[in-house]
Amino acid sequence: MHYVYFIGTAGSGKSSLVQAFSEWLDVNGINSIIVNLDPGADFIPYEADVDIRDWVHLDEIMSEYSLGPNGAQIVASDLMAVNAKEWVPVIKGMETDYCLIDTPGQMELFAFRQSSNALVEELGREDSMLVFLSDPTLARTPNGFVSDMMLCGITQFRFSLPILNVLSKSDLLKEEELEELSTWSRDAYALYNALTERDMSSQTVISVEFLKAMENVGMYKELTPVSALEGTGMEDIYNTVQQHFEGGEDAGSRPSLE
Ligand SMILES: Nc1nc2c(ncn2[C@@H]2O[C@H](COP(=O)(O)OP(=O)(O)OP(=O)(O)O)[C@@H](O)[C@H]2O)c(=O)[nH]1
Ligand SMILES: [Mg+2]
Repeated sequence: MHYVYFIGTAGSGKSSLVQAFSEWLDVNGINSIIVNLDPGADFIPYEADVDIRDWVHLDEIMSEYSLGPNGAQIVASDLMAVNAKEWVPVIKGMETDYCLIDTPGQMELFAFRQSSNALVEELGREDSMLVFLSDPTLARTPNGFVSDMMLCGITQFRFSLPILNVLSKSDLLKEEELEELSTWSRDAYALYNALTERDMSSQTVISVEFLKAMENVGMYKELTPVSALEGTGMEDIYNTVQQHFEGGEDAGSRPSLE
């Protein structure tokens, strides 16, 4: 089984993308399951095959430990790792090709806590990859784009796993905006020009240095535009995931990629 973790800032579209990608896999005859790892989710737009809320209850943690919702989320993420021996076998017992994992709304809970790495180890590091969702509301300005690229880079750094950077909700962008962001993601000079042509504030100077650092360490990545709403970009995600795990060999019974 291959594990694909969907990670991104709050409201970046993780749950919607998991739902849309799972539907696309289904239509194309590829087996997958969905795991909800967000103990604080009020609503999820899919039927989870495994739901962490069956093991970890935010309300109970809040009352038991006298915590507010944020403190409870931290305890919850550690309890998820502590209880892993109970729920990980449930996932591993399922016969499927792909396991799509929806991660907590606040990405720092997943990306910055050691317990998440323990979970990745438990499920199988060599069978795992990450999909990082960039939110267009952050990424549409040059400085925002650099900040977002760094969030993706830090996530990759924390997990040390292959990562695909997708531009979520791309339907919200005008065609020229989408084209501009795609160019920035392919061409560091285009981003450099966009950063410096508007102003040379201290923020811009720092952005340029961050940009250089990201380029130097090989974390400057092409963005793949996707839209869960319109169902676009799903094949691109699949091709990258497929390429990573199988080296191009098709794992599913899907007749053809259109
Ligand atoms: N236009 C548009 N809106 C989207 C898309 N994907 C998600 N949304 C909207 O963005 C909001 C957040 O979507 P979610 O899928 O809940 O995002 P999330 O990252 O799982 O959110 P949290 O788990 O709360 O952090 C919802 O109002 C969705 O309807 C998309 O592709 N296009
Ligand atoms: Mg969600």
